[in-house]
Amino acid sequence: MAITDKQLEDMLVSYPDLVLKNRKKHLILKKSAESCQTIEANTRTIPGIISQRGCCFAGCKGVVVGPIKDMVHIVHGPVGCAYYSWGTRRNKARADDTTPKENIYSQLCFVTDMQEKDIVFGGEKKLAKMIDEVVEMLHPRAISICSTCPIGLIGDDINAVAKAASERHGIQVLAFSCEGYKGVSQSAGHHIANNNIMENVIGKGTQRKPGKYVINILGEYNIGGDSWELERVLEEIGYTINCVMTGDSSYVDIRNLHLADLNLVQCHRSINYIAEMMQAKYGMPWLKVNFIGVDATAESLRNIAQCYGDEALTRKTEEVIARETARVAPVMEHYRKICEGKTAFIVVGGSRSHHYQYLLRDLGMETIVAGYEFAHRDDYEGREVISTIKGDADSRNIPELHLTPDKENYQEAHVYLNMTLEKFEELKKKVPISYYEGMNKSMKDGHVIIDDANHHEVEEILRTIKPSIYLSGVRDKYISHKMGVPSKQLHSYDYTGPYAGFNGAMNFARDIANMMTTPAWGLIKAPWEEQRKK
Ligand code: CFM
Repeated sequence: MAITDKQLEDMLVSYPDLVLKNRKKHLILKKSAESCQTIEANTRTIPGIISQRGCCFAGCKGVVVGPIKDMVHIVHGPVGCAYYSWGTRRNKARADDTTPKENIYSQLCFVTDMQEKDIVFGGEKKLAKMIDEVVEMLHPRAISICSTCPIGLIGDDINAVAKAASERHGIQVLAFSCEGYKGVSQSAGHHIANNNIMENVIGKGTQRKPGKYVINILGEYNIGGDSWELERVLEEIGYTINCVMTGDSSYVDIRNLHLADLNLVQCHRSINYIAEMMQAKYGMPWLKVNFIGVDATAESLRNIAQCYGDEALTRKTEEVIARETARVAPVMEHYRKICEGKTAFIVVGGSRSHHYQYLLRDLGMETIVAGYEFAHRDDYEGREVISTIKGDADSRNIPELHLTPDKENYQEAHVYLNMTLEKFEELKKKVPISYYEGMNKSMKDGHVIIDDANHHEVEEILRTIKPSIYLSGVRDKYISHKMGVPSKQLHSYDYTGPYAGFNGAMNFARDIANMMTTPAWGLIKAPWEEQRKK
């Protein structure tokens, strides 16, 4: 199904001129005959427009820092910011060899509960007192402080509070100045979190885990148990998972992050900074992977094996892929019969809108409109455009760290993988090392790519393009439901999952097929429409 220029124009017809001029830059109708189709991304949302984006605090506390299970994460701000970022992302955690149950604080919510009085007189003392209470009650290995908007506005010095508390208690207290208004979306918060963790946590440990193939998975947050499914498969093949960052991760493991051979990057948007900085500081190579979809998972597993160039590992990889794909095939086939030929519209944050296209393809479904809430141009057009991205006042607000090789721990990338430089160069031609191709290349001509889609545009797309399903966010899902189009929330998976890896693909197929076959969507009629008939 191809969408036309006219259809897109009609969709935007009700905009005032200035808004139209702005929004046109965020929309592409894919035409591969045109040599370069650029998109505007990571710029401010037009004031007054109902965006699906989140804030900087969400990206720092909610996404990158919050899932670290053995740290206490204190929200410095009003209770609402803490309440609404508490547990809703479904990043799961459990006890393991290095982290006993009593050291896991993921299900608790910590907040300084700033009141009017504190806003007027300052909240530093309250924050310091809270840290003391937390240490006394729970003895965490480390603490984070994440600032919300009012903290930046009143000027509390959270760095000074963190430093003093750290000296008082002898544990690391990390201060994240991730006030909600910083940057244009949660993307700024990812960057702030990456910088602080890179500068102050990674590299502090000394324990390499045993094993021949020791890997990290970056940008995987264990939503609905995703990373547990990946661990099942990777460990069977023979890998040692040093750390999943930050899904079900521990502070202890992150300190040892540099003691692996290879960083796998699942979500490029949220974690590419750490992958790049680790390459600069430690020389560690990173590989882009995608574990969403049966074929995509198999391809990623093959690419990882190629990085080691080890025959036994390759053989075992093929054995596991053959067994797993044979096991899931009948289930996928069953649901494929229901889903085949259907179309999808996806808007998620910064990675999933691309990753899930592969899983939909496994089901015979085509993604006809896809967009990110807050990704950057490289997530659309590929890392090759990074040097051409112009910074603005908002992006320059977040510091770029320029790291130099670490004296003790730097090794050339090929040394990590135990191969010659020539072999490594060959490998780079075959697998995406230090490279992400972006989403646009996998979309077909006549399909739409949309950045920072707003409420109005979502409604128009549902009404005029009529996709069979909308894979959406928390807020926009209800627009879709009310319009009679089934909608699956792809951030937290609406209480189900996992959706990653082989078992995840089967869960997703079942859930999507269920939505396609339920008669509910045909029964939606507003009461006034019913009354009008009478
Ligand atoms: Fe990465 Fe994510 Fe995503 Fe993201 Fe997010 Fe998320 Fe997301 Mo919601 S880290 S960019 S900031 S894959 S919370 S687990 S689902 S918007 S597409």
